[in-house]
Amino acid sequence: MNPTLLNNHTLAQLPATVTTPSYGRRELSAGIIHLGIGAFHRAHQAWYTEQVIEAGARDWGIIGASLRSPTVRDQLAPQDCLYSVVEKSNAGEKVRVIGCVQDVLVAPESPATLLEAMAQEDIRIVSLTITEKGYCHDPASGALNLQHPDIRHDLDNPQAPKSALGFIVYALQERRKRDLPGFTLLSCDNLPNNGKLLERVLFEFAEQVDAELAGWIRENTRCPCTMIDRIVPATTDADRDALQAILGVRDNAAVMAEPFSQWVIEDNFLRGRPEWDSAGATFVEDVEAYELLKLRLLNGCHSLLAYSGYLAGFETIADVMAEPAFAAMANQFLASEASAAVEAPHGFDLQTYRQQLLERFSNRALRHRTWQIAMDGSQKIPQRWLGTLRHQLESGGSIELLTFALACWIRYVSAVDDAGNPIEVSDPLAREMKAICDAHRDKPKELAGAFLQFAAVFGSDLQHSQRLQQALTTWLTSIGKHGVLSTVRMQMEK
Ligand code: CS2
Repeated sequence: MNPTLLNNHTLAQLPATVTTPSYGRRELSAGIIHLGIGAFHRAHQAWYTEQVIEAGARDWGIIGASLRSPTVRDQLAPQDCLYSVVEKSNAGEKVRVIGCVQDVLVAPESPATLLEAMAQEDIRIVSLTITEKGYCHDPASGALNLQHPDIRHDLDNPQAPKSALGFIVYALQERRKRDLPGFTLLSCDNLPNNGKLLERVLFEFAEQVDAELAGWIRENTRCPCTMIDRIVPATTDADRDALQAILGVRDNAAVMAEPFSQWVIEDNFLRGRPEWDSAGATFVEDVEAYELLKLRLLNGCHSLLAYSGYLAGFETIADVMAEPAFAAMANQFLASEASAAVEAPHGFDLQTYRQQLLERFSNRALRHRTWQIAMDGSQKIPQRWLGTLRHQLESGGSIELLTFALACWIRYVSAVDDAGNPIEVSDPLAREMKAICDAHRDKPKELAGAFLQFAAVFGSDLQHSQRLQQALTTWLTSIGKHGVLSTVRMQMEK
């Protein structure tokens, strides 16, 4: 027999330790459409919005949209769109049921339904978590990739787009036709200047459609930048089973998160915004310093631990951190290279932040898989490592761990681990990168040189640095000879 599900009816029977919506869900009206309603949005922006609604705002309900698969809708729809956020730490669990998601649309099933929803007057914010690759840009330059298959498709199919950009531009075109105002576009992806990047690719797309429309969009939208932070590993069946034992009902849409959460938002909205600050978010004039800190320290170190840890045979980030040599490496990376090119915002204590990161990575309750973080490296590495690397090359600073990180990534995308097992590399450029590795197998110097010429990631400048190529060659040689685990141990014992 199927277990009883979490839904509007079973909400009342949950144990008292679980926080549930105390407002009437029927009183809610939608003010936000969120594109990419994956686990991250549900554990972050929706969690903040829920608290604002609890405090009285009733007109900021969320309509979620999945741009690819029906999975999230299939999980949420039978549950009246209710789901739990489970905060996990070494000290235990805290569960909150979120009620602010009102509906989930699956774009490929009916693009017209999503376009129509986005054309409704009450929608004042369209927010996005579509991952780095969802912006269809060239990661090294930030320009829209007009050759991207989804972009080409969308320029030919205005009634049935596939990409987030297509939906946004054609929905705005419809709003203009109906004489309605535009909306704010809130990028919540891990990209530097995410709002500006979104604005750029959006205008470049709109220019292709119609120059006048592009002008209208410029006047009638805002794209604030944001820094978002919360570690949210993919939910597993074991997580759902454990939660069922707490709730007494099944929640197939639950999301797991660490207790920590941060959201810094540029206060630049077109038609109002929820008071997310009352739930702990920070509105500022300029987000850039926060973004750089987070991307270069947290995400930079995360990717370093993910590639090196995966190759050394560790399943989760906490497992990697339990190995003293890797914990020492993370500490050194954060304290030296990752911090070299960032400036802490006024009143921000960098020392405490770094300490906190090491503790967050060591959270054993989370089980954040190294494989998950290793995904899409070609889209992540420019902002996580290469800005810092360029700075270090220019200033003559250390590049030791940055080049070690790059060597691990190259090894990872060669698709064979240290034990000779195949790696399932998930990356839009996986094929191109594997071809480079295959062409220079067992030739570290040539491999380093060829990789640095891979312009989509490295641009055209880094291939000219002899120092970089040499350091990369040394690491690739050591990893090839000793494996990652021994290489890290030897390095940290030095
Ligand atoms: C991670 C991030 O998967 C990844 O690449 O580094 O998702 C990370 O967990 C979040 O940015 C934390 O805010």
